[in-house]
Amino acid sequence: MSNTKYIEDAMRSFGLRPGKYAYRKYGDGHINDTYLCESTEGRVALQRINSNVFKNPHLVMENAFKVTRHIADYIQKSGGDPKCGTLMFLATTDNKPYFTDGNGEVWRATYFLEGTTTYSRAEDEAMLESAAGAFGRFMMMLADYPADTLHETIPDFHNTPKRFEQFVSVLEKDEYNRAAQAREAVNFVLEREDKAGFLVNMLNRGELPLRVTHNDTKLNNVLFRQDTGKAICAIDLDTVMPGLSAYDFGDAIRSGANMVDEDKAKRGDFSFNFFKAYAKGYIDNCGCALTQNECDVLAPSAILLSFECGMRFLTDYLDGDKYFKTEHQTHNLQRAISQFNLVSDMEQQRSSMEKLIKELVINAR
Ligand code: ADP
Ligand code: GN1
Ligand code: MG
Repeated sequence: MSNTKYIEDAMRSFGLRPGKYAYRKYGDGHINDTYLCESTEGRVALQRINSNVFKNPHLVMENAFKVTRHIADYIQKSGGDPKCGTLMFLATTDNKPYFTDGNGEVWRATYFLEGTTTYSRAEDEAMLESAAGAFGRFMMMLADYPADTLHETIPDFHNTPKRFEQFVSVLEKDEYNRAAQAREAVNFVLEREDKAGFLVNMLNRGELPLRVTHNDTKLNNVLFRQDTGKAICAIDLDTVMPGLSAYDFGDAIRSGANMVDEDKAKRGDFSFNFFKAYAKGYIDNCGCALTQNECDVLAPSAILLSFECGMRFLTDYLDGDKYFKTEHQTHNLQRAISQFNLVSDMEQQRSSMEKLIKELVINAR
């Protein structure tokens, strides 16, 4: 069957009649296939969930429905309009949370949030501060949600030592003969093995609380209003699961405080001012709920999560580009180098980053 047939079957399942609704590919995420379906009646974002990445898509959807309903209730109780403040999923015409096509692939649909846009790179400090507010509010709106009732959609997603083990195993096989070309990046990772475990170790010792976290807080997972430039909400909820506030903060810095587009550039370039803007927006919105230990690991988590993401890109490069969508042969290697450059920059500025976080926390309390 052709791709068109699968898309159109999925559209029909959500009551979006092909012909009446036009569709086109949309967005630039690395994982799912997103289509914007539009007619005079409205617009819907239709997505095929990447089954290579999400082995249990029905669990992803169960989490997504639970979390968005909780957030919608929260917004309603606070006098807001959920349609403008959160993703809302459509049920299929036979009232199911998702559609499975003839190929066994799972599709879901959300109302398109009108007048919004996403950015792959921060244009200024105000944009990042606003994005931080969206992720900080996200955590606060879910603070009373029982984290242990959510599924772990990708087990050990931010378990950096496990990611390191996977990296070493792929490196040792070097099935695609790419290690030689990536030697400098490979050494960068190997030299930092001892730094990989500090968050997981603190979690295991009970020193950091498990929360409902987003786990994929890159800038283009935030919708911004086109007219005001303000961030509305976090999207891409596939990895919402129990996690650490440090994961969300660190991952957002690795994406937001990069002066160059993570996906296009050869080298990253850390901006202390962007770091400051994100940290301020985050701490202003959820700092009061963070424990002292959580505050203390925010700055080092930015270094760790950048390292982890770079290591994942590099692992995928060595493994023949099976996970992240790529546009050319060295795309994942370039992405990895970009992250490692950020890591080097941040390693040098770590004490200033920690000092700034301390000041922001004191001011917020
Ligand atoms: P991926 O996992 O591939 O990153 P996302 O869920 O982030 O998929 O969606 C990809 C892009 O599609 C987003 O970056 C955003 O631009 C756009 N998008 C997805 N859902 C919506 C929506 N409901 N309203 C507006 N834009 C959306
Ligand atoms: C992926 O889905 P997307 O494009 O928002 C990835 C993140 C990485 C990011 C790097 C489920 O995010 O973990 O940090 O690419 N998502 C998944 O750009 O693996
Ligand atoms: Mg995304």
